[in-house]
Amino acid sequence: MARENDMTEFARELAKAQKIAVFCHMRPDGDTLGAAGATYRILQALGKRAYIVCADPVPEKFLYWELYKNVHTEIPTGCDTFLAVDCSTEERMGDAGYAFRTFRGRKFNIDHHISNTYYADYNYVEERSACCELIYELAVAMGITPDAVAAQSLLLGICTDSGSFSHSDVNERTLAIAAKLYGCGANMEEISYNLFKKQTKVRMLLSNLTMPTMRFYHNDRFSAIVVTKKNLERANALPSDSEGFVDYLLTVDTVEVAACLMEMKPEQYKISLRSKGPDVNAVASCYGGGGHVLASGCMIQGDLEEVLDKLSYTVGQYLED
Ligand SMILES: [Mn+2]
Repeated sequence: MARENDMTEFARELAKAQKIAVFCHMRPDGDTLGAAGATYRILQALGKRAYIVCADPVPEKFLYWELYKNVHTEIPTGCDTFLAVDCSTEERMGDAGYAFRTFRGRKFNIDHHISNTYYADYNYVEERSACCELIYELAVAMGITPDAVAAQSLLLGICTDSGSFSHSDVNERTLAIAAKLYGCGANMEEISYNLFKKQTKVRMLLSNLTMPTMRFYHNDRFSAIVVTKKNLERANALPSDSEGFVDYLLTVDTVEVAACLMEMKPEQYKISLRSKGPDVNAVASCYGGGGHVLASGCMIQGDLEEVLDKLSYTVGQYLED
């Protein structure tokens, strides 16, 4: 069983497959969908039968692209090969992880997370801005020039995982691959508008009602907004329509930590935390929640003023002097 393969070997072995299921990670993002969608096209171009599998449904915003309507929660029968894209562990595949682990055919894993556990028979892991960088190189190694659909799918993955080419892991090679994808027919405008700019009228109305609740604490280093049940009703919006509001607070130059308080029921708030540096995982942990250093969440009970007092006190503990 190979631990790590070079790309030529990985591509040569994958080319032996006839019927392949390509696995995305749970709660799919643009990179895992972009990588799976492009791989699906590439494998089809090679005359193979390919299927995209994801344990969770594809978020609405990605369904603008026909390609992602081919994502299934069911795993097809009779596959000789399973391929995981953008999954650092089998657990990342969610409910599909068990099927991957117990599969008796050949298993492949291509990923850009350094924490990858090399769980397949063939593994290709390299730190990149996005898994889609690696899928482009896989296509080249398999002798395929991505068509416009595959190229757009790869660019979509790179754009979403690299923050539109703004993260620190973007380098000359990332942009060289993006340039190649443009040559294959990809373009940023469609991705940028459909994923990052476009919003519904309902979301805009909810935003207009929510932003006046904005407050600042600790010399404007912590900011919070509240999405109330009343405002959700007024805007005829769902809690999910407030996605991204918290990130907007973080655009304030002095703000280091931002919070969005979602009123779940009277005296119960679901809190999303974002940070430019201070450890908000530690903040959320104080209330039984958690996540990542820069993005985390928790629930706090109590009346609004009480919840805000507690939260701002805790955040204060993690702001550096
Ligand atoms: Mn990724």
